[in-house]
Amino acid sequence: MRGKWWQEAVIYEIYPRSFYDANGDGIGDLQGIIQKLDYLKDLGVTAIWICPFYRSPMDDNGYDVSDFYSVAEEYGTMDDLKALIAELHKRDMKLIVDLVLNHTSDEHPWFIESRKSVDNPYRDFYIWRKGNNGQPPTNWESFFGGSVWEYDETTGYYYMHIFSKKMPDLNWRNPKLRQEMYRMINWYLELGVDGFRVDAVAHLSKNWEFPNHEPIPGKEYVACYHEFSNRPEVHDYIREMNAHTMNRYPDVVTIGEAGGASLEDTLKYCAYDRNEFHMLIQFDHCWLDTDPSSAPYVPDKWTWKALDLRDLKRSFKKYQQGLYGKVWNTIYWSNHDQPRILSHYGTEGEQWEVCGKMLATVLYMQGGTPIIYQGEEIGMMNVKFEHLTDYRDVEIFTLYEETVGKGLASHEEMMERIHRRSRDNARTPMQWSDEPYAGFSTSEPWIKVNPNYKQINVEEQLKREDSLLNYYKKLFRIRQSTPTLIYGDFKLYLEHDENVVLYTRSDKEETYMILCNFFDRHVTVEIPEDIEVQNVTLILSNIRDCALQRQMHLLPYEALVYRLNA
Ligand code: TEU
Ligand code: CA
Repeated sequence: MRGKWWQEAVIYEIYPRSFYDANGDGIGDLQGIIQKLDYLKDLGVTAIWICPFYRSPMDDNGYDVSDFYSVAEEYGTMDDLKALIAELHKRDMKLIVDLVLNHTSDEHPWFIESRKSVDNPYRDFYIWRKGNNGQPPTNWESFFGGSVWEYDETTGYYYMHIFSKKMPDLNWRNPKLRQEMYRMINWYLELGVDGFRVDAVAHLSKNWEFPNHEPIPGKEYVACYHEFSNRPEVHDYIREMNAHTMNRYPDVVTIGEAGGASLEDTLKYCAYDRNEFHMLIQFDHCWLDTDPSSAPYVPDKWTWKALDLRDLKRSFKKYQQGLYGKVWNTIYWSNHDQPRILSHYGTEGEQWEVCGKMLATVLYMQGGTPIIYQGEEIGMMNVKFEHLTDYRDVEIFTLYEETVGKGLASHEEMMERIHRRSRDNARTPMQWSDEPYAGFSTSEPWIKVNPNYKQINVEEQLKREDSLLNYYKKLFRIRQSTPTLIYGDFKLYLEHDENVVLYTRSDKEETYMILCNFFDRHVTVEIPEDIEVQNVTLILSNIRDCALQRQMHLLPYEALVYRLNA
């Protein structure tokens, strides 16, 4: 398959709360996005995905929806959303909205009804179970830590929530619920959106046998995500949904977010002949540096060890080769749920900018549609707030309660985990300039600005020719004008090398070679014999012009892209 707009797109993810505040109340908004569209266009972005803007008590910053049909007051109005669509389309850009199907807020009218009585018409919109001898129905752990069950006094039942307790899970076995969701999706399709990023879609189906799991010493609940992830019925739901909604809109793109999806799952969700999603956001490459055994009392992502580059290359290869010709891929480093990529797999040190360019090159020369996250293009980094009270993410507070609160870890230990891994690292305000509040707002923002905004900001990088921002622009320009880089196949070399990433992209016409030194050290590499080193052209580099030779001496974080046989 070729030539679909989304295959040739550069998608930019916006976390509306933290992007740009147009009315000076300290919270980003839809008008703020409109004001920055020319900036995005200039960067080479062709579509934006905005995280939820729906009415919400904001327990999880909008992923807890209380009314799907209105815009949260702090973000604007439905007219602002229509204006955003019009302004995007005027610039030949597209809008992808976030579709939250797995849960609602506990303040959604359906849930308010549902909890009233066991025979309420909305009771079966959610998942209610009786307790187990004074204990929750199962000992399953929620993604945010703690139990997936919350006791509700009104009827004496527990409801299920795989995220926060203010986000009850919907019961997708109920056809009435499904019909309500299709109605909502069709409403947005008619409004003129160009696509959906389907939140947490892997979790729509649960194991209704509700088995308990063997307890882990020192822990109250067991992380058994397979009980509610990527189960077979999810695919039936997606196909039925498409039949009632998207199928009538052949140009609308759907991108599923499927945590824990394997390569086989990805093929099921997205194979060209299966009519489910066009692309998948999977997590295989995101958490290759965890060490769960070092702290069994926290979910895996809160632990760490040094990254072994060979694991990352294996993951690249698995998806690049495994999906080629069968599924269109997405390529991304970060999003609003991940630590900042420079802090995670790169460096915050002196070489941050060269490293940022290398990270961009390693990834965005691969096949699939790039999804870049706001601030990545200027090298925004993790933040280390000193006080717990400076944090905002509900996940942090549940985690803290389940660890420090239960005497399993010290305050200092958990602060370090939060500094390295929390989602708020990605949610500090976008750094537009060195003015107060980084030019994000004229008043105190809802979450503090990263203190490094004086050095790292858009205004400074727009002015400086060799900035990371200008490198991203150049990279996207090259990618967008080179079909081989969009559609070509991927071949990984030097799989066992611990320092460099070397791959080619080719089709009948051309071959490109990408060579990156991933770390802060000098390395020497032998280019494999089947790559011709004569007659090549350097098309992109992050440090210097450097001719291709059989033996290459690379500088720390050096990145080079050549067109071969040119
Ligand atoms: O995240 C979902 C998510 O990360 C899990 O579904 C994932 O499968 C799990 O962590 C396994 O790694 C989305 C949003 O991106 C996030 O911001 C929300 O908090 C969450 O859904 C709930 O809506
Ligand atoms: Ca605002």
